[in-house]
Amino acid sequence: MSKEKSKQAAALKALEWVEDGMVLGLGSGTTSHHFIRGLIKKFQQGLTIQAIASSEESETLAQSGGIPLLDMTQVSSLDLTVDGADEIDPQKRMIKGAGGALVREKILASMSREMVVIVDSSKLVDTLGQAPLPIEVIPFGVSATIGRLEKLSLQGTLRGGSAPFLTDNGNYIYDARLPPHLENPESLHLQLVQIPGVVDTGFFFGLAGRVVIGQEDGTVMVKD
Ligand code: A5P
Repeated sequence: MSKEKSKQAAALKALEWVEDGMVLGLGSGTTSHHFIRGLIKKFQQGLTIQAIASSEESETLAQSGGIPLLDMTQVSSLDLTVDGADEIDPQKRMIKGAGGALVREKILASMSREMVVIVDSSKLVDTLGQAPLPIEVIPFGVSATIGRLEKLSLQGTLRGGSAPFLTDNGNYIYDARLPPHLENPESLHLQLVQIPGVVDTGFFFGLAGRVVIGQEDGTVMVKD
């Protein structure tokens, strides 16, 4: 069974936890899109839900299926957010943002009663940092900001290079390579968010609730 099928299996499991009347946070990326497509089917069969999307792409997908989307300025809490991850370690610490939606994803996760994480088994790591850490930075003064990141020994690349990738917030993403045995990601995160120009990092700590891991044979494992 392909990786896509594993992602779909994880997404379908999370759908079982969606209840009538819920206000949902919708994640971004291919696994979340499996979830949104499943949600559209359930909505069209009569499930009553409302949602907020973490990216314009996910919003477009949800809208295409008629899912009622709320105005973010009027919502302060969510029942459930379902989202993917780029890496997740045994303590459920994550790196997210390969799709560039990390800031909105973190806002939705942090205002939810629970964030359900849906992944295929390739996302499980012992130590965070196998993938680059996306850091959202404001375009104004970006060279100085990158200089400061490099002074912390975080070499990396501005996503998109000379035609920088723009997030839905109008910012850039710096993809930083992390040291091979990163022992204290929490302390690195705190250092990074103190740099003027850094909006947030793709580290997600203390946010993951249940983690659904789609297996290649189509079954799922749920970590409570
Ligand atoms: C989007 O910004 C990311 O945080 C995604 O949640 C993450 O990249 C997972 O994406 P896939 O489900 O496509 O692997």
